[in-house]
Amino acid sequence: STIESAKRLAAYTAVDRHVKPEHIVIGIGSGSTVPYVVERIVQQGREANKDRVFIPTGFQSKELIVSSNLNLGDVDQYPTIDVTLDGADEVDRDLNCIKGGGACHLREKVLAEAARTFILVADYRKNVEYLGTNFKPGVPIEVVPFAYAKVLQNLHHILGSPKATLRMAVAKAGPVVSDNGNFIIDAPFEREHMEKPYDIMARIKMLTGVVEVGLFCHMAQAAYFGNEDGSVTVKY
Ligand code: DER
Repeated sequence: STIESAKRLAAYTAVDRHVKPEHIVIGIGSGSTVPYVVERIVQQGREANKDRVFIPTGFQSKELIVSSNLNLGDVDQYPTIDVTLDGADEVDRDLNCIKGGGACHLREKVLAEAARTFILVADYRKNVEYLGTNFKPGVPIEVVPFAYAKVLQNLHHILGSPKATLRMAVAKAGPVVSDNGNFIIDAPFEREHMEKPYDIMARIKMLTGVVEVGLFCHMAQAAYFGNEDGSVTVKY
């Protein structure tokens, strides 16, 4: 499909530019675009990959590394990462992004912060002027189960997200449970809030019980978007 080829185009371009022979420790994100990142890295060949270690951002990411026969590393052993490549739900003009559509944003943010270079790859739907343009579920927030109801109250009545909801599972009764054993709240905000993502991220993060917020502000060095016409847009 056009969207799949756009994802592949973004991923291939990013890998060709940012995964160099001297890069040994590589962070692998989560979602449906990152498999194309791994596909392109595998194409660099066994020789290029034999001394590399690949750090996952969750169960799906780990399975992708293992099934691609790449060396699996642990962030405990490699707390500094050469380059992390990851997808995003949306990326605004200042490279701030919404992440967490796949409920993986806690480990993703750890590996983004641990990386010397953090690169985003996405299809054209994610390339927006301000956050919330296309991605409507809102800001993903990982919370400890003990605190979810209290955090929902805070979002509804204090932080200006009256429509915030606990993310319910589809193929399981009850809420989605993250790789860390926590719940996810999706909190939509008005444009005025989403145009200052750092401010709203900081306010959400201060709520007791919040583990991590799916707003990555001033973290990425570049974002690659595959377009419908087969071109690539790069934001720096
Ligand atoms: O959950 C995440 O942050 C993932 O990176 C996800 O948002 C990326 O989505 P994708 O399937 O469109 O690549």
